[in-house]
Amino acid sequence: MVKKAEKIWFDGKLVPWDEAQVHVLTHTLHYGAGVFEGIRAYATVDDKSAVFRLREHVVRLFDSAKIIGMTIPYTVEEIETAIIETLRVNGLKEGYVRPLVFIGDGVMGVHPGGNPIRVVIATWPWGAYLGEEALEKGIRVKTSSFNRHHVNVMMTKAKACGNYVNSVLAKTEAVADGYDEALMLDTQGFVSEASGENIFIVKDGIIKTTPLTSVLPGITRASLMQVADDLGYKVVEQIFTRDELYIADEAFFCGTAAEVTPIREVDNRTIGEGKRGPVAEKLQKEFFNIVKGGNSDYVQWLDYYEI
Ligand code: PPE
Repeated sequence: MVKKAEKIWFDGKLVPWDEAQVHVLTHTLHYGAGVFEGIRAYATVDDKSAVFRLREHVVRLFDSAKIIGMTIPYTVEEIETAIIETLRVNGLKEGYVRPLVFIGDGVMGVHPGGNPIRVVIATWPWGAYLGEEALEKGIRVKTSSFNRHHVNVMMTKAKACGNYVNSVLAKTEAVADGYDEALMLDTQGFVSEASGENIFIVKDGIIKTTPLTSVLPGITRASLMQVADDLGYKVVEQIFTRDELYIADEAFFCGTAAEVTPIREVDNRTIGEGKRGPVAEKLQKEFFNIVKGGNSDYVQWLDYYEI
């Protein structure tokens, strides 16, 4: 169960958690045309709090809306302020932030007509997405029987609600089969991403991630590429196949919710030594240090607030 916070920001007002409700004829509930974000705030080493890459997340929310053809009735700055305000009013020193932009009720039928565009921002405490142990020991993954979206079927640069039907199918299949997460291939058969994470592999010291073609342009992905580069690693964006993943020295997923999660097994094949590899460990350690304000070189990625 989601751990309730006190308030949810809803169309410009902070309302009690239980009162943040919508009509059953809400357009997005039927047709899936909505967009959302997932953002994390962390308690920092100096006893404050900071939202990680707030601007990038809010800009991606607006980009997603543009792709879907929705106009958000607020500015980027207004949404940023609302996010910080919601975290503060809920007394959350750290937590997850879920902005959602959706089409409200009015007309029915696929064409949304003039139905209102509504915005909510919910926040709640959310620990390690795949479990605390996963961060240290790594997870077991299965290639999904579902492909990731073809770019002319759904648009993968948008973090759109409807895109996640594909994720739900893949994830429930993987869990039912006894795995922690699903790896999806693109419609050409190359490695794409997981149900809610981007992927990296490491071979002979070179770090590789998929190009952005069929994946969500992950903000954690971009951050890790930058950090790895700053640490002196060679990082490349290049398509790769599932057998290349099988014989990688290391592999890991990343995302706001999943943070940096090592992969210890794919399709019943051990990856590397079957545990968190040294590159994953180093990047994970540096990532947590940065999000908690421990490395001043990346302070521009943090928006501080105080409770
Ligand atoms: N790919 C997908 C499909 C995806 O959903 C996410 C985030 C990412 C990549 C990584 O993006 P970023 O968070 O910017 O690094 N998935 C969000 C939702 C997870 C959920 O179960 O809900 C998240 O991590 O917040």
